[in-house]
Amino acid sequence: STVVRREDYTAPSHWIRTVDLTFDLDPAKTLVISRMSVEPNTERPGQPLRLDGEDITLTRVLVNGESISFRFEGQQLVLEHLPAEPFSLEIRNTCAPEKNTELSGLYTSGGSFFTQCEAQGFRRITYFLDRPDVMALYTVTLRANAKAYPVLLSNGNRVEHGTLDNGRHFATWVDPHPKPSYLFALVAGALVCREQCVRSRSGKDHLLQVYVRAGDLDKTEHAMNSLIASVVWDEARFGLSLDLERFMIVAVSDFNMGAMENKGLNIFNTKFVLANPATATDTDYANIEAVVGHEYFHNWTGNRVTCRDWFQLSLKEGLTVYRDQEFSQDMAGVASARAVKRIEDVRQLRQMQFPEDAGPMAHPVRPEQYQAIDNFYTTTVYEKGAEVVRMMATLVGREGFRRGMDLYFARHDGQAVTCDDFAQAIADANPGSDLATRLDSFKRWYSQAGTPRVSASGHYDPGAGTYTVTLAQHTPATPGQPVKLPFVIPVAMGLLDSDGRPLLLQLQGESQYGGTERVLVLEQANQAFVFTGLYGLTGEPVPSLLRGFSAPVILEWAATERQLFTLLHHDTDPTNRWEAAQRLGLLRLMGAVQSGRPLQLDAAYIDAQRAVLRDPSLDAAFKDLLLTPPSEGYVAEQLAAAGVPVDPPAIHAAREAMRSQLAQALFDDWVWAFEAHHDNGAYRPDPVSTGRRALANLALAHLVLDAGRSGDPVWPGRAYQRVQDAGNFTDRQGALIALLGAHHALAELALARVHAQFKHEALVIDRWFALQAGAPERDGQVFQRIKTLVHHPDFLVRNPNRARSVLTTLFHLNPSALHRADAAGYVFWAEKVVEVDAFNPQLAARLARGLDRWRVLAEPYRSAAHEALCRVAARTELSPDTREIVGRSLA
Ligand code: B3K
Ligand code: ZN
Repeated sequence: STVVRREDYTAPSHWIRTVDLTFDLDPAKTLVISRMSVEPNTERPGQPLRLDGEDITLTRVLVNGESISFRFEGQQLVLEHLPAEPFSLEIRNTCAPEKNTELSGLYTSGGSFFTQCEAQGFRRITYFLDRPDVMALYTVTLRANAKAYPVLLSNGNRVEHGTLDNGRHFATWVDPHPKPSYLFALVAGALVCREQCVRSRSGKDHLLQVYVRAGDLDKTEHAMNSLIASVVWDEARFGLSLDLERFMIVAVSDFNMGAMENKGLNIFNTKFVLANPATATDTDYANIEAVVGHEYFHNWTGNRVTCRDWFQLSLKEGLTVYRDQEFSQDMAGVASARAVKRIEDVRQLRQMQFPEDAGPMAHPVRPEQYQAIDNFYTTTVYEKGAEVVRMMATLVGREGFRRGMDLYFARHDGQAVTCDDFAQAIADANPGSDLATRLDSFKRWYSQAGTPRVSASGHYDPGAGTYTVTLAQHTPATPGQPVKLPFVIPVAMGLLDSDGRPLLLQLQGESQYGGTERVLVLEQANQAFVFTGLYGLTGEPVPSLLRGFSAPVILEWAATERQLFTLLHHDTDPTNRWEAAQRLGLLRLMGAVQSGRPLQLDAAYIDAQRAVLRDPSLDAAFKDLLLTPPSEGYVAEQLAAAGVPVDPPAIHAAREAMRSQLAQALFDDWVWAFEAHHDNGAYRPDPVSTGRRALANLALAHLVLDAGRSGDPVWPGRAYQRVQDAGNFTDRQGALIALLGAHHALAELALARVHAQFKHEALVIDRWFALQAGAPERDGQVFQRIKTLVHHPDFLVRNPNRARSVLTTLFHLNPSALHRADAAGYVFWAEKVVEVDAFNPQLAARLARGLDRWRVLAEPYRSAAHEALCRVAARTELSPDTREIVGRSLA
């Protein structure tokens, strides 16, 4: 397949100013008529017009009303000898929505029509200049059977509707804003909606609607509340108002990703819309708020200002993730709840993005090349992109960032622009700032892949009263980028005295003491920062580095156990308290794995865990984070970074040993924690209640686990009871996880009950599959269960949520079940990747990434995984998407 390169960008040969689309919707054969007004691009005169198309059938082409000759180059429709003046172009074609299993373009799901056009789905609907820098005004008429498709939706405002012959009806929609084709959407089907009017600060009224299938209306309140909150937040925080009279969200159960920000007509995976306490977990509630916010915020960052080309994807995605993270933090409210959200984001970044940046798919936030653009909707473009925006905000300050955003919109509203344009606006609005004065080197965050390693050391000179922090950076080579230049790295930090009290800071050169935190800007390979005036201390200061995780780097700091305990118990920065807890756990897990000896927890560690659990000054949600050991995947990456071959079952054994020793040693404390935090009041998804449930369920998991050792049936019995009568799904799932995590016999009964009770709730059945596929492995039983699960009558491999509930869970989240000495996990991986690739390449390519870190594995895993990859790569009929993934993995 062909490689597309960023450096090859050229402006389009023509502009399409208006599009008038008519659809005669029929699942088997839909007729599309597209009437466009086209203008030659005066900067590129005389060019033919090459229109993108894919899997559609052309029936007619008219230029200024006359038929003309045309030819195909591959799937592109090429029109030559076109007028040098603006002209009208009419195209008729058909497509087959019910045969569209790729879920890109126009497809059917549950008897309704939906579209997904980003990145290149519009060309599967009609021939077009399907690229984001071609922006047009759309008028859309939908015609369909009135009974089967009573609701007809598209972008913008409905200007006309009525009945037609033969039981058909129509609706015409006009979108007043020019947009690229990837933001086009239509929906037709039997849907109902919850709606609400809101008045914005500017005094304008807007109609908000959430469309779902008839039985799901009772699950739309949270999505609507999240939408209203998003509208309010964007006005308050960024001065950005809703620019539409009508804003719609539609839920669809067959969807390749989370949601899509089509102008005025967001289309969502049901998973990120539907929630009620009986069927959704606290995590679902939080995700819905975040995703509704994310798609809504795209209306400005993505839609009003869009991307010039797909290499600029992070322009809209990194910025919009940053905005949804800030939104969720503001919604969480108090400082401790904000910190919990930040830690969750950091944990996610390190668990998902760092491995990507260290593996064969490593690419810059602004990639240089791709084969299938859908493979580049990655955690690097999204989450690392958000960290890049966050660093800019750190370097120019909160007010400065707002000024920069204002300037960005003042300059670029209505345009398709680049990451450079964004960075330039933030810098220009803040002349003289730490960003503006080093903008060129800062922008290496866009062009260089890989996670920088920052090594830190401290030296205290009691006589001189100085503490010197030396920071050095080094970024390992990534595919295609052997040598890296230094990054600009903001390192937020403080110093604690040996009792853990914060010290007032004065950097050499500053005229006076001020505050307890500084942001050091590391921009060279090696730099020293000297703090002065530190006389009369009883011991060495303890540095608290990279507070709030101020940059997406790996901090290499050889902290002593004592320093880590001081930070865990006393640091004022919650991120670094959590980080100290992670490091303490990591040291023990890595020690056990590397020595090959069974893990044996020491009293100091156990006492520290107990102190955290019992600390009355900490929130339950924060305790839950501190008491959850690093994931197996994270441990694996740390070992890989240290050059140790990764043995997933050995890591699993160590982590399981840690869990069971903590279960036994803190038994009384877990009993206390469960009793003190589980409550039966009305369900509310706020941070305090969510945290209490999380801690109670963590306690329950340990109590049931310890029953496996003691044989005491009380806690398994209570867990089973909770599966039966929990007042919300979070607690029901928590009890089920406890039973599954302990391999208790009652788990089977509990699973059967949940299935019987929720068999008509698709999203619960997704969870039901995922819980089983994600259970901690023991003696190969979980893998065997997974092989049975894919033959369960409810396992629908063509539904992405259902497929992911088993396959993504195994390939990406359950290393100990996947990596087996007999290679059966890899054989299964190859089989499923090939099976899914035949009907949904985007989904298959995601699954394929489950083995892309094969090189770090220990034998026999490494060779066996390699063989599986080779087997898939050897197939001739692979999609470009999956071929790119296995190709890069093997390169
Ligand atoms: N922009 C979409 C993602 C589209 C993915 C296409 N393969 C959702 C989002 O990021 O908001
Ligand atoms: Zn997005």
